[in-house]
Amino acid sequence: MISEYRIDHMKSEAFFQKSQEIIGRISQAGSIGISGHRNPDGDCIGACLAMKAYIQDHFPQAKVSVFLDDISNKFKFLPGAEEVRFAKAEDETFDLFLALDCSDPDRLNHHKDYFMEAAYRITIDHHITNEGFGDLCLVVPGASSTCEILFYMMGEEEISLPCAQALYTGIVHDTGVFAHTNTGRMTMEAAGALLEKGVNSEEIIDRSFYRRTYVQTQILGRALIESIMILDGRMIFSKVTRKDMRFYDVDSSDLDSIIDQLRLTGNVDCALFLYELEDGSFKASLRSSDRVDVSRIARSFGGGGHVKAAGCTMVGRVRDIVMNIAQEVENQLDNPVSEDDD
Ligand SMILES: [Mn+2]
Repeated sequence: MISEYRIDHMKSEAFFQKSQEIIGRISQAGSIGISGHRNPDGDCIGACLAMKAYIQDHFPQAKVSVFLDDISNKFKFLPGAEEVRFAKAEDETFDLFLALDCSDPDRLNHHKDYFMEAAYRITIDHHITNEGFGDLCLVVPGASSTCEILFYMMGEEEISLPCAQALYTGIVHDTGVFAHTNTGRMTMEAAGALLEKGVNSEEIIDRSFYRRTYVQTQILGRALIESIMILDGRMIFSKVTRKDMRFYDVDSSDLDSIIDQLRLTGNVDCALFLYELEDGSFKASLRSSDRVDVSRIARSFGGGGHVKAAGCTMVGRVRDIVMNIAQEVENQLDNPVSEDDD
């Protein structure tokens, strides 16, 4: 059974009604705050900026602000990104506060109180774990992104170019540039309509998704060139030490793309990337094909994650860490679990 706040289809009457209700509330508010989850990603930032642009376009009498934690430089080119605020003024209050792409109130982090203390609270989200909060809540678990929901809520005709750019960015990020299985017909239809608005797809994808700094390119190259194939080519691993990180002047966030590049090698069933933490232990990131469940491996070493992407922290020499993990991978490859066993 679907509870009231959850809606399955964005072309349904229920979705239309809810959208009208939300827009009605926005039209009546004099002061509006918008926020999303902590460590905001492309969908969260895109949704907040798109909502602000939409409100400014259609309800210019409202005073509207977006509140987020620090946003990554790669999103700063988006219209309105420079006006994102961290804190409100002491005496500032909100007639309406919108929580976007946020699955529970605690994930609003620093901005939870702004939401809680607002006269009226609206939530729009696509996380299946969202149990519904606020005075008016719209959750569409089948949507690829919050930006996809906003596209259908706002309606194609009402979306300006700045709003379209933000929505497109959000959809691109939550779908991994339309590669993840959450990408559906409605996602593509929304993206197609946004392209017709004049969105520069190539620029958005390059700047916000693929572009690296020079040192990120260097450390990626170094990690790839030093990678080693083991288990007869069924597993690949590489590592970056503190010394390497000092040499290239990078921190752990500069290493994000390495594991996904390793994963794309040949026919490997498992990719492992290690980087050294300050105390000499290693953060292990794991990626796998359908044949290996890396969440089981990560859990057995005190970590966690998903079936095809997981991680844990390991202590010891690199050689021993790799051998311990490779042993688990080999066990799984040699003893495949049939689907019915789960
Ligand atoms: Mn999202």
